[in-house]
Amino acid sequence: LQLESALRQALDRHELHLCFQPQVSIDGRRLVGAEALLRWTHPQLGVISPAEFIPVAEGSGQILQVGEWVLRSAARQMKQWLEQGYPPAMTMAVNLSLAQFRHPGLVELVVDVLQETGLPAHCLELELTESVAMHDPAAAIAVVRRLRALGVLLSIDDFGTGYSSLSYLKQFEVHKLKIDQSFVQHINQDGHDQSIVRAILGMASSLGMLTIAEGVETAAQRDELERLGCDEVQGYLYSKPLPAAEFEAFARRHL
Ligand code: G
Ligand code: G
Ligand code: MN
Ligand code: NA
Repeated sequence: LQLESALRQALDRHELHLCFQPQVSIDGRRLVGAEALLRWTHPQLGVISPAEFIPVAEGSGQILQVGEWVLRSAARQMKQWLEQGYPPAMTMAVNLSLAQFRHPGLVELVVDVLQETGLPAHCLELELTESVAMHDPAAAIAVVRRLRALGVLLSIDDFGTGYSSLSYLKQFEVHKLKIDQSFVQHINQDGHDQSIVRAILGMASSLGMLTIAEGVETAAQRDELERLGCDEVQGYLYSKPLPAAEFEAFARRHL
C-alpha cells in the first residue's frame, strides 16, 4: 500500500527514468537495438527495482499509466537518436505487461505515440511474455495482428520459461524470440541447456523468427551461441542497462 501511494506520485514528481540496454549482433560488430528498462528513484527509499514495483503497479492498475509513460519516453528517445544518425534499422524494445496488452486502447495508444513522436513503426519493438501471449490466445493473436499491421515489431520475452503452445506460437507471427537468460547461464557446461537453446533456435529459424539471447555475460557463452546460430545478444558482456547519456557513449564506440 505504501509503494502504491508512492508510485502514484512518482510520475508527477519525475522520479521515474529509463535505462537502455544495448542489443548487439552476434558478431559483436553492430548495435542493433536497445531495451528500455524502467527505473524508479524514490527520494527516501532510494532506487526501487521494477521487479518490486511493476507487480504492485499491475495489482493497482497503475501499470497502464506507467506503461504509457514508458512507451512515450522510449519512442521519443529513439526518435531523437535516429535524428542524431543512429542506424535506421536500430530498434527500441519496450516491455508490455498483461494489463497493458489486454487494454482495449493499446493499439490506439501505439498509433498515437508513433504519430506524436514521428518514430517509424519498424523502429519500435513490443515485448510480450509467454504468459501474456497465452492468457487468452485467440484475443492475443488478434491484437498481435493489429500491431503487426501498424508495422511495429513484436518479440516474446523470457522465451522457454513459460509455456506457450507451439501451434499458437506459429499463429502469433512475432518477429523475434528472446531466449531467457536461465538457458544461457550454463550453456558451456550444461548439455541440456545447450539442447534447449539449439531447439529454440531451430524452431525460430523454421518459423522465420529472429533470435536474441539474454543475460550473455561471457565471451564463451557468446561463442557457443554464435556456433548454434543465434542472431543477436544482450547482456553484461557488452553492457548493463545504461542511462541515456551513457548509452550514447556506448553507441559512439560501437557505430
Ligand atoms: O532491468 P531489470 O532487471 O531490473 O528488470 C526487472 C524486471 O522488470 C524484468 O522482468 C523486466 O522485464 C521488468 N521491467 C523493466 N522495465 C519494465 C517496463 O517498463 N514495463 C514492464 N512491464 N516491465 C518492466
Ligand atoms: O525480463 P526482462 O528480460 O525484460 O528483464 C531483463 C533483466 O535482466 C533486467 O533486469 C536486466 O537488468 C537483467 N540483465 C540484463 N543483462 C543481464 C546479464 O548479462 N546478466 C544478468 N544476471 N542479468 C541481466
Ligand atoms: Mn524484456
Ligand atoms: Na527476459
